[in-house]
Amino acid sequence: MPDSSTPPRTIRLADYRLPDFLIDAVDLAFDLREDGATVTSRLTMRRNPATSDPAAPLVLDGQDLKLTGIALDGEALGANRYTVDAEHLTVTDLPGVFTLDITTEIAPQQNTTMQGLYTSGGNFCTQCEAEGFRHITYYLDRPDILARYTTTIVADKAKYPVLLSNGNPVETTDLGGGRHRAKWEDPFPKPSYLFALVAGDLVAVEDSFTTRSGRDIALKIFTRRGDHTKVDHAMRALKASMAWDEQVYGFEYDLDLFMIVAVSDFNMGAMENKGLNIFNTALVLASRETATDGDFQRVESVVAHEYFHNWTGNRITCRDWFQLSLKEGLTVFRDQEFSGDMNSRPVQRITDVRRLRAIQFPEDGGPIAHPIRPESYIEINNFYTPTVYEKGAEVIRMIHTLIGPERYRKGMDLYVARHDGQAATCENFVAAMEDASGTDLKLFRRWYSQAGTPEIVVEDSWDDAAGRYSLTLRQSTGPTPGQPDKQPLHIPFALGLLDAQGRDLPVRLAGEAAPAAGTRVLSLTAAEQRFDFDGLAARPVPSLFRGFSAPIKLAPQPRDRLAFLFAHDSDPFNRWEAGQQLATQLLLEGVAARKAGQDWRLDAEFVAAIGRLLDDPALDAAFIAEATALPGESFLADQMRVIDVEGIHAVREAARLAVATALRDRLLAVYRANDDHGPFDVSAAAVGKRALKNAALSYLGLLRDDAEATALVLAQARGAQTMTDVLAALTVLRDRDIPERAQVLQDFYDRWQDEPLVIDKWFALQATSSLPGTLDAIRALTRHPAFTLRNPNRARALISSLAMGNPLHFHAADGAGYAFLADQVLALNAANPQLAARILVPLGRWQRHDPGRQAAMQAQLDRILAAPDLSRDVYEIAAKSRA
Ligand code: 0A1
Ligand code: ZN
Repeated sequence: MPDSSTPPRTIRLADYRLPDFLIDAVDLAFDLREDGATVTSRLTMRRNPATSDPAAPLVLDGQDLKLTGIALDGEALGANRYTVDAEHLTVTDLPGVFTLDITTEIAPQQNTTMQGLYTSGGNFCTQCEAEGFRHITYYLDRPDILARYTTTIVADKAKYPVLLSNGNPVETTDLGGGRHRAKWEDPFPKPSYLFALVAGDLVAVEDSFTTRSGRDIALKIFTRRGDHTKVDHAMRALKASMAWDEQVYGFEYDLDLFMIVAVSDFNMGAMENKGLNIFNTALVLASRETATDGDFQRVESVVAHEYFHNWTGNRITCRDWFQLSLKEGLTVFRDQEFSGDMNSRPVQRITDVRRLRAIQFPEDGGPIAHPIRPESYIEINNFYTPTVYEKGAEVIRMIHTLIGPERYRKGMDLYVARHDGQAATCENFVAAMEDASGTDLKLFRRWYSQAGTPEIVVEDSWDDAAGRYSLTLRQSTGPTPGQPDKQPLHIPFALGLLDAQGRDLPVRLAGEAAPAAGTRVLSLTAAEQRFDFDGLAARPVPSLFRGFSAPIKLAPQPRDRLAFLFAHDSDPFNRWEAGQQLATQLLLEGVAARKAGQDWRLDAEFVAAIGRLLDDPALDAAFIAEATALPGESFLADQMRVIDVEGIHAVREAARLAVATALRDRLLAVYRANDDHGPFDVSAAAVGKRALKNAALSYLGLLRDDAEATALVLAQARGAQTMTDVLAALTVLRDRDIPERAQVLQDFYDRWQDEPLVIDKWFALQATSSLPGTLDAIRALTRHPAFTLRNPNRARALISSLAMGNPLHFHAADGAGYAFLADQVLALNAANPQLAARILVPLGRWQRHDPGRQAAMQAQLDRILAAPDLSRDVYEIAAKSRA
């Protein structure tokens, strides 16, 4: 615990109060030096007319600050008028309107937390969301305080030629003596979490965008020298995002300048500071040689995400941090739709659902489950979660599905008309959608307050005489911490009915006129509900929750139905899903058989179905790659009451080998047919070909005694021209104990040692190996000269890759994986609490492991909780995980 006696304070949504004071303008001046920085701040303030206490003191937030000056309306303030404690500066007896001048000294060079002002690679940068600004100066550091900012930066001209902040540059001055000054003005009132400053030796790649009303916007992407060759893709994505947001939402950019800065030390992906987005290098730099197709797609989506925040987050921000999903869920939904328009839409949906299931479902079923609008927190940084982001996006998507795209757009227009320039709530958003669409969303609002993944059971029946087909749906949500009893939710149920040839039939509710054939969106609103469908000549095959129309778990369906849908469903998502569900049933049967000491083989019919998909000319290559991959180990684990770590791994590998053996020649043909050596691009077609080729390779690579297959893998590992191909081959070698493995890995390291993002891949690759001895190898890698816990990307590459991407070794029965993770959490606790808390999360997922593993995981949580000087971040996750 932070203080040895008292547990840290819990902040509650129910305690929200309007601020007693408002800040109209902020004038900041930064003097940046090698030994620290001086920050002077002039706040133009007044009492909030909406609150009533005329005697309320002003309580400003501030941490790790040295206060060296304070003046009220230009006069130094007497010591009897203010007090300072570890987290606040309190000033009493203030008039209705006043200016406050505050000077603080801070130590950016010593700041390893990566919040507030810190240095990365010798440059200064900031991260203020959620509560970083209070590490820069005393302030009302809450998102409902919107102020106009002016920022002046003074620094050494040779070391920091580039000085940036939000808004527009208004002045640059050479001060002599090797120093210079820049002044920036942001005309849009903003909360402190959107403030940013960058000072460094950076190069810019420049471009421009003309908005639909004809304004020219200058676009600049800043990187360290050398990296500027890797920003073309980000720039293209930025321009595409700007155009898309105008077309789809009517949102035009509002400043004359939009800047992105790439920094290599960053806790998260990127940050939407007004006019000055700051990015983790991993999410902005991409080149054919150094980035995979997946990296290219992530860059595109994160560039879009941060750009889209300009309207959903910046123009309309959050009243308080409980409303985080107001901007994050909405903006993730927007970036997912953008990516769907830029790439293969079905594959985008598959990728997004895979991700939701991989990271959000376990969270929703574990000890830190919370609604997308949480009701309490200890440390807000712990609530930038898959639930707030990814489930939040599903909630917006459900509104979109229920009311349809036109009414959704009307709802967005109304939301902006009502709240532009304000700090709003999730309730404001839903109310706008409700009012604009005329759809009652009363019940739907429960998605905001109820945690947990609903489980749905569907039963069907057929009345031949009446030509009537009936579906009965039952929904239930299991208890989550603090929410023992759940209520039924309003769940959009997208349904298709297929005839025996796989053709879509009209989905006609009893008593209705026949609609056109195809998907129909129905509403499930009760715990149990029956739907009757008329006008059918024969019993149809139902395709349930098409496109994953709600973030639910559907109970296992009959195998013959899944096999039929896997072969025929016209909804590509559900076709993929049927294959995954079928494979899951088969594999789990294998796990049970193995446990009982029985023989098991992968169903030959299923293997044949994979074979038919492989070279189906009617299908898109990227889709085939997805549809022929077996569900991952973590997904399978999530379907078991007590997880069989080794069983899942062994059975899944045996099944993959069975596919590879049976389909060897077809896989080889698919590999060759998709091995394209034309000019490189990241078009959907080219990406799809590489994905399919490498899907084939990952099967072929399992054929240990097949010299031709092994030669193919080695040749690709050594000679491929794209990182996608090199990494696909290395991923095969990662799990193969052959003499060439070590040399190929060493060559890769030697070639890329000066490219940190590629070296991250090198660490991650080794951390995800299934070979025996992997944990020892990981421990040895912590002593590699290129390893450091201080760089979040590097730390995650080794540690989180093990904890989240290597269940076999993380969950080693002797508990060594858990002890290793706890060691790293404790090593990071003081230096970077945010990162420490994040990497700790997998240790809390002990509930469905066997008693031995449960005890081992709990012992490590106890060890963490017993450590002195635990940060709030780590305390909150460890304490909740242990409970
Ligand atoms: N708002 C950013 C995410 C972000 C959150 C917190 C950070 O530091 C603690 C940094 C970035 C986004 O959604 O992209
Ligand atoms: Zn965001």
